[in-house]
Amino acid sequence: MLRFMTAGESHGRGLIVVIDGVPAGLPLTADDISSELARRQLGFGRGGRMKIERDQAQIISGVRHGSTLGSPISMLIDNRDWENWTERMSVEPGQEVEADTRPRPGHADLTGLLKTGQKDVRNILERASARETAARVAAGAVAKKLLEQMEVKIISHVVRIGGVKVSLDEIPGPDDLERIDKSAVRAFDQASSDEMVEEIKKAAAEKDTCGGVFEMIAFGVPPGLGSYTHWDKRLNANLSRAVASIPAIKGVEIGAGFALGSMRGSAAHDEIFHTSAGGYFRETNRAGGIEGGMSNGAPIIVRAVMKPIPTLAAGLRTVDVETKAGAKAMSERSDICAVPAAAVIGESMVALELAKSALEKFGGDSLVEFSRNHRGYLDQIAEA
Ligand code: EPS
Repeated sequence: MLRFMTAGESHGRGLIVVIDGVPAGLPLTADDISSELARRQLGFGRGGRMKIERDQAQIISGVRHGSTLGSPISMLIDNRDWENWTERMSVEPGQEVEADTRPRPGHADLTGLLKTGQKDVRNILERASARETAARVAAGAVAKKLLEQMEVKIISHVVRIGGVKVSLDEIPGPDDLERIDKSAVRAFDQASSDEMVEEIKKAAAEKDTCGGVFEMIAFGVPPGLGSYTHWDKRLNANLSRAVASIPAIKGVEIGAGFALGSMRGSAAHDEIFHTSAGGYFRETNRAGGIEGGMSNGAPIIVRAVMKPIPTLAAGLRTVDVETKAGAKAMSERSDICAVPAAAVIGESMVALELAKSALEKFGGDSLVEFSRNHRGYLDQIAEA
């Protein structure tokens, strides 16, 4: 089974990820990982931290001569900023540092303190920080390499920032990622991209932050990943959980999502057709590529909403946990808007979930076995 775990604090020495269940024989280099990490750093509206970091993954185990061994793959991403935090984040005792006692509304700060019986907000925020998602993107890059073998391609794009929504008349295809990555906010439509930049500038000028909506599309997924037989095998549920686990995500939709609630059945479902040359197909994709908890062969479309970043330069009203007096929430360097980056993280989470389902279906000891079973299954479907 494909699984992964991350470790690391935002301003500690670095981030670690261990990914287990990757078949032997998959080509993999540190460059495959680093190119994805660089994409996570993109986007207008990021804070000063992204100017410090040049995220690079060192592969520590599980790969030999550019090919996976089938053993756990572990990777280390250094925090360049660590050198500015050695005292405040010292592992060894003996450093006296002032505690942050003014939790930020919307962040893990207050409930984290109550839950763990601690007094310094920093002990919570260091791990709750979205910095951790760099480790997820490293794991996601490995999943993408496996999906590449099946000719599955995952893209993402930003569809809303604050009050600015893209027109979805033209939907991106599998080859549009480069164009999307070139947009300052990773939007497919240039006119909307410029408006979104203005929206972020406005929020920054008002010492505020803004959120938005982003969409992941997975092309080339064969029908039959996931299952209708058990709640925890349903692909829609597992994709939703994976995407909802990204910090600041408050909602996930598949396909037409919430809009389906106001449609009649006759308008909501994707009717089925067949040609002898192309097999089964649908002319619409309101299901977002998933029916009955399984991929149906159409592009898988997952959309998510990200709330505005809770670290505001102006500081929201809070309570000092030491004195219990009203206070302004702590404020430190942060992002104004991280929706473009969240979309890249969304790609990674979708990739990890699809790779997990694909390995369950096709077997995961070696790439040879995996690819043989995948090809055999495609032949079986073509004849069905
Ligand atoms: C992030 C690193 C963080 C923040 C951001 C994401 O760096 P720092 O706190 O040093 O500025 O920029 O974290 C948050 C938005 C958050 O709420 O914690 C990163 O690497 O993505």
